[in-house]
Amino acid sequence: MHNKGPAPQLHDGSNLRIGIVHARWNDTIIDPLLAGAKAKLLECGVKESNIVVQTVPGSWELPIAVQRLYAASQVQSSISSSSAFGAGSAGDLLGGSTTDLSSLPATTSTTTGSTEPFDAIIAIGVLIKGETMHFEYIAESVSHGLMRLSLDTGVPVIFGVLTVLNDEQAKARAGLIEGSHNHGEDWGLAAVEMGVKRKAWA
Ligand code: DLZ
Repeated sequence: MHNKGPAPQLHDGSNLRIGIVHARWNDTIIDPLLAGAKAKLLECGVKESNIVVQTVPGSWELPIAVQRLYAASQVQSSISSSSAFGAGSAGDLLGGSTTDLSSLPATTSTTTGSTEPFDAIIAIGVLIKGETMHFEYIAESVSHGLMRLSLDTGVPVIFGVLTVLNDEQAKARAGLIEGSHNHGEDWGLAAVEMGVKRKAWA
């Protein structure tokens, strides 16, 4: 059955800074999910220069990467506001050169954008069940890790991790099967909505 996702709410993302961390396992599924998420961020007005994309080997590494990325953005923000360094110097903390958008048509600069801490971070991974218990351990740990991070830091971490039984299910959630929906688009919209709401709730 096709899940249409939440009733869309469009929010103005023009003041937001959004991080995306994605795993490189199952990259044929990851790529369209990443593209879908990024397309919706741009559609909502998030500036290209305020989208930072980083990669990790597999989904297991998503929580530590999200945690470090957020922490680095906080340090970057405090250095910039202390005015001892320019935004460009502080931007180095986020490792602009590690931004990896090789699978996307456009490139993202981390040095010309905002130096505010991230308003939301999207974690994208694709876990496909195999013959061992690997899937269960990774899926459970990663879900708990990302939720914990969200609650501990107060930054919305968008759960862009597919936990599917086979390739077919993965393709159907990445919009790769005719008539199917790309869940990455929902994650982009969720990041903007939660980023805007987080600012309002601060
Ligand atoms: C090892 C592994 C396996 C079997 N399957 C997946 C998968 O379906 N999706 C995914 O994102 N990562 C997988 N990994 C890699 C782990 O997430 C992790 O990168 C390694 O165990 C190294 O810590």
